[in-house]
Amino acid sequence: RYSVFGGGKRLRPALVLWTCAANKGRASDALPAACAIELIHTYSLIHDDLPAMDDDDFRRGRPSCHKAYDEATAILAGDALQAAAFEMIAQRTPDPSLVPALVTELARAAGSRGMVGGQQFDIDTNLDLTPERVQLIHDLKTAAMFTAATAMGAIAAHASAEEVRRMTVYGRSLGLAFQIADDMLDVCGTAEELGKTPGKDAKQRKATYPALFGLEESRRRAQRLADTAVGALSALGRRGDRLRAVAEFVVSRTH
Ligand code: GRG
Repeated sequence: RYSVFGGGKRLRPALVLWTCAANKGRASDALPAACAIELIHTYSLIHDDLPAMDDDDFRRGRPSCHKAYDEATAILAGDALQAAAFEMIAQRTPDPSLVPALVTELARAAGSRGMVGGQQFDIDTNLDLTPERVQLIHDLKTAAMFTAATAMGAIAAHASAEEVRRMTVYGRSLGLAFQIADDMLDVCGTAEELGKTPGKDAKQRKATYPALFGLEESRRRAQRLADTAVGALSALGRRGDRLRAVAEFVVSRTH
């Protein structure tokens, strides 16, 4: 409860709900999947802050879970949140026929071919900083979860396979843009704005866009990705407006 209710932008659950609405679904159909992805995200932040990972004492403007409690509690809190996410989808999804597809999307994005795999590459990466490797890490660590959010929203709305595909193009491009912006904020942001310690990527020689391309080129690439994301919404007309606004937020955000 300390970590889940400790703030955060709630961007991934918002994407689930707004993608569902944009595809003519009801928010209530997507709500369990929206909560589930935030639980997985929060677990990843708790574990990422541990000394064996990114080692950060602050998260969302407060002491990290292992600082407020202890390391064992933080490991177990993350483990429990991961299980709770899948229980949430399985038990609460109004249309049970959608549960296998929703669980598959989230499990794939969170696992070794998604977020966890990306985290492993990120930890291993300081030796080999190439554009391909940075893109792979961003794809797995961050964009996979954005893609799951937008795919789950479309699935909850009973969207067609083609509509789900378009939403995954939006989600992936948005997720990559989001991570480039995150890398830039680590260079330019303050602890107050970010709610965590800035400047750590350079210190830890992390694979980031600013390290590879500099800030200006990173900004251009983030904007191009946001444009690609918006391009994938063209069939939605005005129903896509909130998702377009998210794309704008992602490249202009300060936190
Ligand atoms: C430890 C299994 C495991 C995975 C860690 C997601 C992740 C992988 C690590 C978190 C650190 C990080 C830089 C992740 C990339 C995604 C990202 C920028 C997360 C922060 O997301 P925000 O800004 O956070 O949406 P809030 O607090 O607003 O929810």
